[in-house]
Amino acid sequence: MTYQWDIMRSLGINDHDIRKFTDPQHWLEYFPPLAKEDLKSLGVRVDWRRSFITTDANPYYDSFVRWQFTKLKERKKIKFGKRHTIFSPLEGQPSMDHDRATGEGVGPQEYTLIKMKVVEPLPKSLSSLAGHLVFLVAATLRPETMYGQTNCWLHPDINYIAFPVKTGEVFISTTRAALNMAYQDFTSEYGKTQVLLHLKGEELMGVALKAPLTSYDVIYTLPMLTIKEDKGTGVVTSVPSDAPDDYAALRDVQKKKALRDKFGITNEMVLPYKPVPIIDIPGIGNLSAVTACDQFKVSSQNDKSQLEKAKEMTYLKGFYEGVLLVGPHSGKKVQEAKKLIQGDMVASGEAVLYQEPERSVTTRSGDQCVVALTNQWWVGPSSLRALTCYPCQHLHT
Ligand code: ANZ
Repeated sequence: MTYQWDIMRSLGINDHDIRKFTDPQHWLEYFPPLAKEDLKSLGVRVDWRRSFITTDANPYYDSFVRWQFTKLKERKKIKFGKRHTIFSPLEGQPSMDHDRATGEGVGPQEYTLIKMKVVEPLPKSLSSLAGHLVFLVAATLRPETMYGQTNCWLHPDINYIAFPVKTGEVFISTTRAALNMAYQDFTSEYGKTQVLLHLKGEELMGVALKAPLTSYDVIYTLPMLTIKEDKGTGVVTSVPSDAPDDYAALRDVQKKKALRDKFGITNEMVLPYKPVPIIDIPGIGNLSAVTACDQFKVSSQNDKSQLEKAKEMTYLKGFYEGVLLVGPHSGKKVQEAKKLIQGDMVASGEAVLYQEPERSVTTRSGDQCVVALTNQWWVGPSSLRALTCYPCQHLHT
């Protein structure tokens, strides 16, 4: 890891002088004369009488920027308000491209969190939460497939936490996802989660759940060994009709009694559950994941290369050509139904929207970034282009 201190040393500045840079004003005094000398030695012709500092260190320029923003705001060309931003909890500020050690160009990714309610009475591992509504929250990019849920996946070796959210409900997810939620106003104190319980996935196997939209009255948590700890909430909802990963993993648990026994999964939790036809893809049919796994002879959930091919075959075509077969939006294209169903579930309190960095972002000080809601200047009412010229004067997109 290269720290800012190392970078300053590599510029030939000694430890005593590096300390002075803790005062941001010092940067403005130290570097401009050096840059001017360099430019002169390159032979660049500049009228230096016109040079000036473009931060609030220069009150004239500062009032010019303020005047401009006030005018633009009055004319409703820009807005000020909360916006999802890549953010460093350690530094307590947004992390822009030039502040990052890894993850240049990475932005926020939105997921729908499906609230899968733990059926009461709560199982032994959750008994201390009695009296609370407890939810496993699954991150999905496919809210329109929730009609076909047959179970919920957890990784037996991943650590999860139970924490309260503002509504008084208790959510279960990985610590990383909970931190992202805390910076998105889910918890009562911004940026803070109160851990009620630490749980290993294996302690949560065979838990009965009520999930939105599915035709199965009760579904169960089952083990999946390919769940990634650093993506979504670590809780994954299973739609074996349309997700090849889910079909392969469900088949594994249904076929392998030893696997069920290892995690205390009974036959009733698995054997009655069949993929449900919910989306028709022209040329593939209404159980696209089953068809694709058969066609590419996917052998198990670990058969990575064949699963990739099965997903390639179903996902793109499913999005552009798939037609929903069930529910009030039946007959609509997947593309259109996706947002409508997401909106319905959010309105009814069965789902919430959640964001996280689309890939890992670390700052130069080594901090793992989250997505946070922070006050920002915006251009236009819904435009994604933010004007963060103040105070660093860069145009960020
Ligand atoms: C339901 C569903 C139905 C999904 C469907 C996919 C297809 P990409 O596109 O690769 O980002 N998922 C979520 N968190 C996960 C984790 N930690 N480890 C492994 N898989 C995870 O994948 C997004 C999808 O990957 C999510 O949408 C979720 O499964 C799964 F027909 O939810 B999906």
